Amino acid sequence: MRWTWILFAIITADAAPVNNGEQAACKSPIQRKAWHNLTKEEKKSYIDAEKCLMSLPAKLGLTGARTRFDEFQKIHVLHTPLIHGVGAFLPYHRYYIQAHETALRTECHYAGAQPYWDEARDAGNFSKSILLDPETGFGGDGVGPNKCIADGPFKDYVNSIGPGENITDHCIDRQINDCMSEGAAQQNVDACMKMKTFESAWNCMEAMPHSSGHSGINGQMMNVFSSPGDPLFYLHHAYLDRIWWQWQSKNLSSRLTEVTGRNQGGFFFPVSSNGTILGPFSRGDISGCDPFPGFPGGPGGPGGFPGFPGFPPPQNGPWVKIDGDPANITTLGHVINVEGSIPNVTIKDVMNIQGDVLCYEYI
Ligand SMILES: [Cu+2]
Repeated sequence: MRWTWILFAIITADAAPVNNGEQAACKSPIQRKAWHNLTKEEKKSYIDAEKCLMSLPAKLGLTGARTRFDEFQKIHVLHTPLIHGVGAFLPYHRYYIQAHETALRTECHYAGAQPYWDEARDAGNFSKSILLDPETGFGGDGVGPNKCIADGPFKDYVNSIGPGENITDHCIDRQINDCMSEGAAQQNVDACMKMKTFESAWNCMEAMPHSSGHSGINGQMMNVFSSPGDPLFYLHHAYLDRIWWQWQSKNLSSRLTEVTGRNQGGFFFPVSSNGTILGPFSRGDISGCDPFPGFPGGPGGPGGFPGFPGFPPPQNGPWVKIDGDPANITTLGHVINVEGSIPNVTIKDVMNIQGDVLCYEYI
């Protein structure tokens, strides 16, 4: 299976017209819309498609995954150490969201595009977000000792992947933290928009608003490995992808090719080992928030960061060799692997959301 995809990728790479600034292949981009702006019917069709993914049997042979939904979560788990705190963070997650959207459309008869969560609208108030509506959205906060979500369409889903790298049956859990969600404030997005280089913009975005989407929902969403076990993950990362695209769009002539950063050696969320927010990213009003209320153990406690041997990766090597990159620096040749869900591509292929590989727009 995987070889078929690799072969496919090689063939299409050879056959694809060279894009020297000519018209890209993308003629009719599909429209990724804010959840807040979807009709009731559009919301239902997205939720139904996600539930369909949860009902389809796994097919990629990834250990522990029972359903197609689990498989997407497992792909993230497998790649976590090389896709966070690194130059490929934004490109990898862009293509990963694409893989999920493709599965909804090709395997679950979903006619729409991946919606995004306009989190700035709900900053400081995630618990009241319409995304958490039990009828039209993703259900609300977790309850009880395990903080399982108690209503909405996903309350009975038994997830086999996570927490962290574990394979255990468990519910989708949340522990909404409105204080941490203040980091989603528009001012933090605006601050990233002002950044002049890819490296500064990516670091800004990964710190905030990225981390506030995770810590504002908390529970499964706060786990750097297994966070895609909460269906909100995909709307959160589509939102982040939109922010990157907005930043790119301010100067497309250079930002369609601008990527750099380390392949390894970063950290993932701006939270120190004792659970406090690290200095440079403490914008907004979250400096007084407790990121792990009820968990005095901090990031190592349940619902927080799992203890994982050998992670974060070494600061001084030896580095894992990434296909397409000559050293520990992220380049346009860097290969993005989503475990055969869709063909491997390079970062160059995903720099343009309306190019030869991707074809969507944010409205
Ligand atoms: Cu991630």
